[in-house]
Amino acid sequence: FLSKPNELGLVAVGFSGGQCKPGTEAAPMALIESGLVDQLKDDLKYSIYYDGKVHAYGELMPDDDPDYRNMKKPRAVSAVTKQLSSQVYEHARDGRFVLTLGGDHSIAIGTISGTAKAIRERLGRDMAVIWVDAHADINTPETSDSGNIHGMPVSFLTGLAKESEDKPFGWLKDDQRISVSKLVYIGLRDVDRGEKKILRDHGIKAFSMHDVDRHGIGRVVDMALGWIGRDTPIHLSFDVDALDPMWAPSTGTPVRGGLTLREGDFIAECVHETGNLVALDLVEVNPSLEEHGAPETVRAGCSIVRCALGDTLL
Ligand code: 5AB
Ligand code: MN
Ligand code: MN
Ligand code: MN
Repeated sequence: FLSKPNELGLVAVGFSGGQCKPGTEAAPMALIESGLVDQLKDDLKYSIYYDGKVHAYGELMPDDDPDYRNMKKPRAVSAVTKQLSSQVYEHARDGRFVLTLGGDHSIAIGTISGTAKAIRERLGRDMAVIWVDAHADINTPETSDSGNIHGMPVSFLTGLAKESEDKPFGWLKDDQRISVSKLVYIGLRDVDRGEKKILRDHGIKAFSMHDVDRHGIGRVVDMALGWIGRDTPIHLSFDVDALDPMWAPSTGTPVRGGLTLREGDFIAECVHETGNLVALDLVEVNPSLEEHGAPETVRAGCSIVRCALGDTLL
């Protein structure tokens, strides 16, 4: 599905406004400084299209951003994701793989809407999303207890939550959305009550840590890819908190009982092997949390990205 399979568009998003803990805005620089981009260039032979900036989108920040429909910082998150959506769209429209380094997970509203639209225009196809996370991130503004938008991106992307034109996220149009039937989760273990009802009511495919324990990661990945079907473009949105805090402690909402780093890498390797991966988000690394765990979490994030982009053990 990539017309230029060795070209990689990189977008570095230093934005943390989808939740309340500062620090995730520093993740893209930490990932890049640890050598990730050089590895993609030198070892994996990608031509990198990168503007050299970590976007903070300061110029888009509203002076005044009161809660709206229970959402915190709705105008800031909406403005940033709208801008990001067109950045990602432009890379994907030109046939490049799109790697987005976050940032908190609210930025997926921008990345997935951008690839979904480009893939529809270029190929006339609906894209699938594999969402690897401890959390389902499918709260609507009304079901969310926290009001943090990083817990809501999937509801906006699937149209479960909608907004009129002139309101936050009113810019999202149908050609930028994904179908609930093309969404698959892996790694869930902290799902809110309202989210469980949404998953059930819409028959959304989800593999929790229980499924990973029961079947092993190999069968879970086979089942997830089987659900999506061969020959479907895939956007992988990887929240580092899917990994157990043992491997990724520096993240805003850690939950015990997660994936091992090897299991995370395995998911990324298998999705790469399909040949259908068109975009990857790596989000929720927060280097300012856990002084000792930060370098380890950054290394884990780099490893996931390299595996998704074709690095192999042998
Ligand atoms: B993350 C929670 N469900 O809505 C909420 O890290 C947590 O992007 C959301 O997965 C976690 O606030 C969002 C309790
Ligand atoms: Mn999460
Ligand atoms: Mn998430
Ligand atoms: Mn988190």
